[in-house]
Amino acid sequence: MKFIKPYLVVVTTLLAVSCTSQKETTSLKDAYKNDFYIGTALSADQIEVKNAKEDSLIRKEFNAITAENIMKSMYTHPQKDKYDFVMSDKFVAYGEKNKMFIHGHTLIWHSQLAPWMEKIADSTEMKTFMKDHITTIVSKYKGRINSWDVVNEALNEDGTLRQSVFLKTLGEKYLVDAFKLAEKADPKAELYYNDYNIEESAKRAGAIALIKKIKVEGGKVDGVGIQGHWRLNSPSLEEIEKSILEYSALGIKVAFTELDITVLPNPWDLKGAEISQKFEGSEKMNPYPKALPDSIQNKLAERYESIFKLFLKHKDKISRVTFWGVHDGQSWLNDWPIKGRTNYPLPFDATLRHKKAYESILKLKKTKE
Ligand code: 9MR
Repeated sequence: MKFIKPYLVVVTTLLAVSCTSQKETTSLKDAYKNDFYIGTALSADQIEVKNAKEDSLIRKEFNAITAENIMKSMYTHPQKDKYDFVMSDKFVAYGEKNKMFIHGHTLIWHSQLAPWMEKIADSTEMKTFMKDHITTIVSKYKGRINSWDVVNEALNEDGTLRQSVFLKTLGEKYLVDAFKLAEKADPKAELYYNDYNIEESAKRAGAIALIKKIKVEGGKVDGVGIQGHWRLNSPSLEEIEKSILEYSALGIKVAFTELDITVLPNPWDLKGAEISQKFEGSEKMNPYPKALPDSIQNKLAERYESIFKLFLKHKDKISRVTFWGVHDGQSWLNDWPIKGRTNYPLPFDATLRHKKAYESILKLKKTKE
């Protein structure tokens, strides 16, 4: 008897230590490592590791990265004959150092264009621009950037093509041209069409038609990026599931590329991510300036749980799920569609503490295994 007690104490202590350390090492990327990449979008400061606490959170939780802004054309190609790769070099080096999947965002997008690009008015000039832009950027990171958003947000809500500077100068052909140029520059990189609201039926039909057309015309499309700027009550899980099934039936991968869930009131029931839509603020429109009430925190956790449950059901079709930002404090949703609000769309709060939503996402894996 005398010997049993100290023995028990040792065993209990060992068990307690191992449980705590297991808890501490659990992370989104580890929990989902056999399912799909868990990604995040990095700001310039995060790429430059300005905050050590944020950096260790990023490295612990995520195994895929997208640059939230610094790889957009206004930054990488500010003048016709001038590229600026200072920040994108740092971004790629960060991903390589941390053995992360590196996604390039984005090559052809009507928004955040350099002013000189907006002035391109004829087809010859636009053709030259596209060839130079795509070839230079994709070749520079050949074999280092794993996948690209080749074309971003080319569709209107009704599924027709957006009247962008690319469509106006080149017609629909710009779409297949962009994919062909990207494939030529890096045949092994995975090429995506990326857009918001393409889980909604009209726009989804437009995206499916667009992807089919590019493929028929000889472009290589490896996947579709459903951005996933969603709300607590919409889109429905049925629409999301339908989208996963219909896109993967095209023989392509499905990625959720910019996931976040707004919890704030929405003027005019706005959906998606059309950044030109902006509204005036008021107290009514910014109901939680200090903290998120438990009732909404719980709703957010339930919403994330049901979404990830669906993602797990279709993990064979899903390549990556990327959150649009590391923590709430950084989210673009604090300034859209109304500037200066306090939103809570991500699994980590502005002080970098994980929220109930984080636990609900992790729980799905714990109960399964
Ligand atoms: O999160 C980005 C924000 O910081 C920028 O101000 C904004 C301007 O274009 O772009 C945001 O990211 C967008 C992404 O690049 C494309 N899909 C919609 C995203 C949210 O607007």
